[in-house]
Amino acid sequence: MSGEDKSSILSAVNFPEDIRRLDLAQLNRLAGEIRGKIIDVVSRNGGHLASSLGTVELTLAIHYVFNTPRDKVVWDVGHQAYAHKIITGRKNLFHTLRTKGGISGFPRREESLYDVFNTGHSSTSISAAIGMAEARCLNGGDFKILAVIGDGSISAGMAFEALNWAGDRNKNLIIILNDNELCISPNVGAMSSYLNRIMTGHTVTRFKTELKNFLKSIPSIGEQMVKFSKQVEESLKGLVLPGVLFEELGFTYVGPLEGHRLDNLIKNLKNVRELEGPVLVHVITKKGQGYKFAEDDPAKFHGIAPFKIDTGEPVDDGAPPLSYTKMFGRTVIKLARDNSRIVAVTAAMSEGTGLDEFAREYPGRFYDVGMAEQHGVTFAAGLATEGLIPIVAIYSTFLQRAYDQILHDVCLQKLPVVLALDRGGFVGADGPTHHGLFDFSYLRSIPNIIVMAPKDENELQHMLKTAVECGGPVSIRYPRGRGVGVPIDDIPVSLAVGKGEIVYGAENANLAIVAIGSTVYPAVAAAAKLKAEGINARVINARFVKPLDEGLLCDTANSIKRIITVEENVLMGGFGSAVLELFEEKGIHDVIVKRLGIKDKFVEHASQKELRGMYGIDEEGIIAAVQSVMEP
Ligand SMILES: Cc1ncc(C[n+]2csc(CCOP(=O)(O)OP(=O)(O)O)c2C)c(N)n1
Repeated sequence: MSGEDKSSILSAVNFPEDIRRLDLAQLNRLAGEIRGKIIDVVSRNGGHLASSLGTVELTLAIHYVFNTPRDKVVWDVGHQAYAHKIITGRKNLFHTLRTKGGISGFPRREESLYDVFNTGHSSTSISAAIGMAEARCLNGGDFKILAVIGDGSISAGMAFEALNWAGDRNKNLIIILNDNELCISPNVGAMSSYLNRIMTGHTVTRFKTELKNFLKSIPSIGEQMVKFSKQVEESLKGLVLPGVLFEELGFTYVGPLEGHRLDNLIKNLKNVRELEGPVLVHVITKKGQGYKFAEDDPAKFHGIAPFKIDTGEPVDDGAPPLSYTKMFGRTVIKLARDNSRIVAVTAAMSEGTGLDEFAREYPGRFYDVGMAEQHGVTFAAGLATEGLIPIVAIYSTFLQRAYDQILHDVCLQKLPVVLALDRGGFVGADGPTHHGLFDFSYLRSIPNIIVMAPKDENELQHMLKTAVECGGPVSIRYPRGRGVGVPIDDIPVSLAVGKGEIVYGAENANLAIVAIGSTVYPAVAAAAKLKAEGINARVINARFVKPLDEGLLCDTANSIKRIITVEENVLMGGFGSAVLELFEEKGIHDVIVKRLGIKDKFVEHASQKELRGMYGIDEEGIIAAVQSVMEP
């Protein structure tokens, strides 16, 4: 980037071979400079700050000791890999992080040889790494393979499955467990408690030494007792040796290591490099290390919008309109007040989903299951069998993990589980791993489920009320970010299931725009503009992807004959497809239908506004589509 201080160590570092020439003092200085760069860029572009600050020394030590890119490093989630990006040829592009056309916030094979596996969703690194290790056996090769995974991400089912398997295969594989005791909020679960006991295990080791010295000091029988205690040590292993769980699974356990001491990390990783078989290196780091505001409030700085470096406060001061997330959180509290059967479930995202306020108000009715979407959904199904109404708040993209659980455990049994899908549609800078563009398609094909999407934050509260009262599986998806800014009704009311509404247009309309969710307001704005051109468009807010308002849609098709559907979802199997299927089923063939949505491709990162424009589902895109349909 221009303006780089030429006297800095970083100015001479572009690739890992550059850092391998540095001495310890220089490496420590480099760590500070990299932190400065990360803070600077994230303060302008937003991003995953706290996790990336926590892994700077670990990243340097890995690239220092291992022969990357020949040796391969898989970063789990990949949100902690900013330092990795900076020292693997992307320093001069780092200012473009997460912006349209710029580098991604996650590892991308398309971006660099040093990114060996694309990530974004958690807990995949061990599976991917053991896959590479098995391939190395078949293909031949003697390179090292590392998976770097956090204590939150290792708590997911997939990571357990991979540990279970990798421990047994006995291939050379190094797992680095980056333990900062935090997921986004404090980590949960028995694994987390276990890791915590290891961290405080120094006390146990000290106790063992002290006990041995004490026994030795007892005249005549002391030495005998020490011998005896050695014999029983094997059986005491579980109590006194750190990492025995991993040892029992087949891994050589190394640690716990202080993750911000480069000398310590480098020395130990050099030893680890020489070990055979699966190894687990337990590294203790601090989330947000080196930036006070992030250290003090790592949850806030986990994924952060642009902020002022000197105060840690957002550039955008969070003024109204209310976000969908906030509206959701408030409504759940409101509904729970009147209905003691309502409980709430999150998979490690209490702040992100807006359930944090509910957790404070109703701690006994709130469950954070950790990064375990599959477990979360089936757990909710279990709650529902006992008469509770679980509201499961999971981002659209992460709910993809729990597809079979929704189908098999919730919908097949018609259980009253409410799925609240935040971040439906484009999420912006997090890109293809995080856009919630598939849920209409993956949900509407499952029998028994009601699928809805509100046009604004006020309708969201009414949909939630509808959902908790409908007595079966139901999903509501809503966008990332602020609401439309509409007035909020005091009391949420139940909507008629499967009924849409006409929100714009007169009787004599010559075209209908049938929109759902975030596309309703742009459709109304488009229709208002089109009026000046003599095009009378009716706009329907469909509200429900399933069941569709068959009466309204068929009447519209029969009387107006030109229909445009708009959705912030992939076209395949989405809302527009549902409308087409309806017309086919009802024998309505003399209608022109144009579907607007996302064509069959993964969508890159850019702002939500840019993406809505690029994919033609904003006001201008809708106007253009209407004009093309109206052309004689
Ligand atoms: C399947 C899935 N669920 C949820 C998330 C959202 N998420 C991203 S990072 C993160 C916490 C990760 O914790 P940990 O692995 O301990 O890493 P840390 O950020 O603490 O370094 C969560 C919940 C995700 N990326 N993937």
